Amino acid sequence: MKIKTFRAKTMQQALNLVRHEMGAEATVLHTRELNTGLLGRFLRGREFEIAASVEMEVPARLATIEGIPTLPEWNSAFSDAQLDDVGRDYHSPILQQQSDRFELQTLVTQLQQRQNHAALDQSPESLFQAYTDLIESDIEERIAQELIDRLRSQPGLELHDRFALRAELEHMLADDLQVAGPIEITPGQKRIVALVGPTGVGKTTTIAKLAANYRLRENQRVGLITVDTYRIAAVEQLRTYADIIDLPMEVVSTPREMREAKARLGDLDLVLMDTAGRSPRDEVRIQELKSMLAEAEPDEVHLVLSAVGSARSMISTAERFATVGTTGMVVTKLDEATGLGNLVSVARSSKLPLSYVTDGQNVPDDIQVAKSKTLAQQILNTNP
Ligand SMILES: Nc1nc2c(ncn2[C@@H]2O[C@H](COP(=O)(O)OP(=O)(O)O)[C@@H](O)[C@H]2O)c(=O)[nH]1
Ligand SMILES: [Mg+2]
Repeated sequence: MKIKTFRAKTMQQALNLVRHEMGAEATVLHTRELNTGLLGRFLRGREFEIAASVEMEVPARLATIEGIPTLPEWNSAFSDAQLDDVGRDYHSPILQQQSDRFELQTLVTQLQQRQNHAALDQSPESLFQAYTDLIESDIEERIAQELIDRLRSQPGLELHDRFALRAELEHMLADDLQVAGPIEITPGQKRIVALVGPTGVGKTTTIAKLAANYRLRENQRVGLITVDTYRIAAVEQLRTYADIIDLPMEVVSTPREMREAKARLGDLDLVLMDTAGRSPRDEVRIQELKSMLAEAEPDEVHLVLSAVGSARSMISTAERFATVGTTGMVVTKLDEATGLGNLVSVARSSKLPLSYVTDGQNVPDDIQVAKSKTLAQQILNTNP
């Protein structure tokens, strides 16, 4: 059986080649996009491949689909197309091409839905640039695509205006990044705030920053509780801060001790609770944390995540810790992250508002109340 492979810059061009070479009766056996990686696309551009034959008789699978959307105008320069004979047997036919226009369009429509990047081919350069900027900021591809689609369908938006696109993207990202504001304290009404999260993300350091700010700058009565008794060093780390800032500190390892510690810290304005890092995969430890928090009855539970983590790991960590009743999110190590687009993924999926961000090891300076607009600018790298 004679099979030919056709390659072109767009699927439509490749299909035009099939039609031109093999006629309307040709059967499309197989399609794929080459250069699917970002790098390949940059170096060689997009490239689509179709294997087709005129000798194959198979029932047309797509021919019965109704309500096909009209195709956009594709430009069909043949210049980059290549033809090559492969002359090999092919055993998994997809559809038979019966009438030239109807079926070719159906196929292209299907492929278009699968290849949701295809539309970018016809976009202004500025829109494509915006897309690659988003990818470089570590925004997940599906989210970048969605944002670009929203830009494209925005009435009145000048798609050639790079700055207008940026401003609009900033708005959209800011909407995704909901914030909680700082911990609100009413003097005399003890507020208990626990920090939870994986080991090493910066819980203890963040507690020290918060404690120092509320105690030294806002002159509130602050106390600390640590339930991180698995490692002596962890207790010592917090005690050192407690001594420097001059704060009462309680070390707790059972729910009963928690009750007693709470009573001893009864007349404070703010109690910050440090917890042991838990691997989000360690269900037993997560349950322990849950029962400890049930006893502590915190007003707020902030999940601490490092901005250095991947979107996927941040999302799954947030899912695991949701069972302990997280109410907000602190993102640390902004200074070490290469891109902050992963925050959009975790904010969307966890629905947790951001309370604070931290950007360095210095206690108490390297902490800020999270602001949607500033974070959006940081993601887009437009923050001065
Ligand atoms: N670069 C950077 N390092 C941080 C930040 N926050 C914490 N760290 C460092 O991360 C390490 C682990 O912090 P620690 O508070 O002990 O984490 P924990 O295990 O979650 O309590 C320490 O070396 C901190 O100095 C931050 O915002 N930026
Ligand atoms: Mg710690």
